[in-house]
Amino acid sequence: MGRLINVANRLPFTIEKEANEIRLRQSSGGLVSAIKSYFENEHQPDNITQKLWMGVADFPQEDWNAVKDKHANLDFDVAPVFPDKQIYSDYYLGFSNSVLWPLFHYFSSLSKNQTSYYDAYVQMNKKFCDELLAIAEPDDIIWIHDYQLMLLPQMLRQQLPNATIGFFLHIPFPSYEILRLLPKEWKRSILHGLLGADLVGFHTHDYVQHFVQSAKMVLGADNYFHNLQYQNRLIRADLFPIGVDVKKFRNAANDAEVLEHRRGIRKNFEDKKIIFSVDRLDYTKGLMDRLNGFEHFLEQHPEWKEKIVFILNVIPSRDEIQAYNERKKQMEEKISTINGKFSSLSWQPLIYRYTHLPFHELCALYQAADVALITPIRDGMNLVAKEYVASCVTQKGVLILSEFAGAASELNEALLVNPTDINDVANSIERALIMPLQEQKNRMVLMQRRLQEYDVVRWVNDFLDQLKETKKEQQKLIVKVIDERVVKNICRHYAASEKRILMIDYDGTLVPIRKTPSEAVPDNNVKELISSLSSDPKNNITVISGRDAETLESWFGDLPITIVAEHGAGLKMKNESWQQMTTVNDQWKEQVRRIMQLFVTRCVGSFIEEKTNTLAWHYRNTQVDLGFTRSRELINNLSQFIQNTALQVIDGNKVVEVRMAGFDKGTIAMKILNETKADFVLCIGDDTTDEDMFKALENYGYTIKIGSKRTSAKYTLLSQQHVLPLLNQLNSCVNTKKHVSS
Ligand code: GDG
Repeated sequence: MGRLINVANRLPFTIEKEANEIRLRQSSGGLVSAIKSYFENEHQPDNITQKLWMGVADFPQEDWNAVKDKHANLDFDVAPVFPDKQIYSDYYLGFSNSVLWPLFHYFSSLSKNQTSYYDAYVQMNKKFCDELLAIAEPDDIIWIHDYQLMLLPQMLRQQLPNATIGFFLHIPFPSYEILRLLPKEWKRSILHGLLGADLVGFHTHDYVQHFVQSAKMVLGADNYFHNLQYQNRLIRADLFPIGVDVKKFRNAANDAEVLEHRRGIRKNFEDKKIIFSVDRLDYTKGLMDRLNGFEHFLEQHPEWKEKIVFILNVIPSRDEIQAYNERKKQMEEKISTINGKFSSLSWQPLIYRYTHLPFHELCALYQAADVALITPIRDGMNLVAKEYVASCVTQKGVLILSEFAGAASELNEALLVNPTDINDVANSIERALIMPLQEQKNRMVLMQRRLQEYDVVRWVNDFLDQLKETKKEQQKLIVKVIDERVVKNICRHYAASEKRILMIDYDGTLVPIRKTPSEAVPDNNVKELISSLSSDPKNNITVISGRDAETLESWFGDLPITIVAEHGAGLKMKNESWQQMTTVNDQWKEQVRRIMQLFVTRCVGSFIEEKTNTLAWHYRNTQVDLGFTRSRELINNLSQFIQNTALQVIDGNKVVEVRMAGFDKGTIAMKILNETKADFVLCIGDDTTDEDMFKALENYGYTIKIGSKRTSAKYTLLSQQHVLPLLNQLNSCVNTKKHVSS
């Protein structure tokens, strides 16, 4: 049970002043109606105690003071943010709409990288963060919306590590090639900011992929499909294609006011087919290209003169920004040119309106239109296309939709067009106008069914359910993290035991992972610790690694410890000499090396490491996606090659290894255990190859995995940096005891 706090740039209402009266008007935007419908639905969520909306007020504080007691008629409780005007302008018109908006819509040439804009963006996100911190309660679900607030999730996470934070991006997330155009610090902080959320939602699969790839490329985050690992947290990225309130648009078909309007429109254009579009005035909406396509249609199809009309509604938007107001002029000139060129005394092809339409009028137009021409150059989703489909209750009507709108991935029965290709647009208009009624119906039925299945209520539900699920997943991982209590227990057991085995993996466990294996040399701290631990006669310290025997011998050969090389192919028991656990057979190496060599050529940065019994292809230093893809291909190739041989292929941490089958860290761990008969066993590792020993030792001792990935180990340590302190703590608990008793 908790509150749902929606955080968006704008509040869901405005204040209207008329004569001496001042009142609130709830806005009708997509997000507002989504959340509103969710709560009006018959399956009301019973676990949400309050709906709160935080956003910037577009009115002065005094006006708010005058009306705030009247906000009972709103569907939300509100927490208005009153920013400094200049900062707000640089954040909203500047960074949000002159940097992020154009870039994320692939209009990179319009993106104005100005430092003062970025600074204001940071400040405004910080302001939101402070306001939220002032009201936040532990059970709140904080749902942050859109590109204006991408730093906010991480800012909040720093202060409220356990908070439930969801983020949804309403615009496209561009491909890495576009995102990388941003200055380094900006793109890092944006991705870092988003990864402060528990769940990051997008409209389409492509946007999710782009985001995951960017998080990997820029921040080095790890991923398993849509699950990201970043700074020891699990974050899920997924698609939630926003839906529309289908019922609302259906019901509008029986609304008296809408019906009257619809009749009026149809009467005005009795013998004509109506083409319709409505968009904000925005270069992303493709208005100029649409007009060019329409003009081309009129040129190519004079037979349609006087038989059609194109009602073009444009809503004023962001007109303080030059890139917007310049386009208005161009567009209006184009409209005049088309009307001037094709009109007759009794007909004009284009009816243009530059105004916000009341809802009933919008619905009447949706219902009256024979064709909706929705052709953005880029669009996160495009709700207009979905609203048109939902409004066609008679299933008559054709949607022409840009293939670059997010909605195209769900509405593929629409006539999909490339909005900049005037031939494609013109041909589609013609095709729509002559489409048989039955075909129109067939297409509409399928699209409507899909919209109904994933309407706006499902969208909210789905997002909030997934957010809950992600929290549960994180919890499962967190319960394994070793805490003080567990450490104390381990120490107590350690101190009381007579014979101990400590099996410690090397790379990523005793030392951090480095760019190349040769850089990961044990420093004095590691050597002193292993030396000190091994000086206790009760201890059998085992360094268990995939490294070759020679290297391990050169580092630890002088200490009384057990060393396992190449995952168990080589073994040196404490105070004994090296033994080979498998027959050395080099014949296979030549052919495997040849296959791996091919992959070195095909994947820059990868290299082969040769050990006595193993050949390893490392791809840690390659371009992440390419390295991973190539590793799958290599595994596939090698798996075919090793059929009917005594070899095995190991899929390690950024490494693919081939070695003789029949031994792994699990079998060797059991061998050591059987020979040592210990009453205390602890093993630590970070790699997938360590899972074999975690499984083998499951019932014999403490198994600890480094990192927060899924594991068979009983416990996890969040990072490699915690390993030495833990081992030191064990070491000192007996030393202290000795000290005290002496
Ligand atoms: C962003 C993303 C994504 C429009 N004109 C009037 C009017 N509208 C309503 C429509 C629709 C909404 O505004 C416009 O939504 P869009 O999706 O088309 O576009 P954006 O405003 O750019 O929204 C977009 C969306 O967020 C949701 O995630 O789909 O890609 O850019 O609901 O009906 N409503 C009224 N009169 C108008 O004149 N009453």
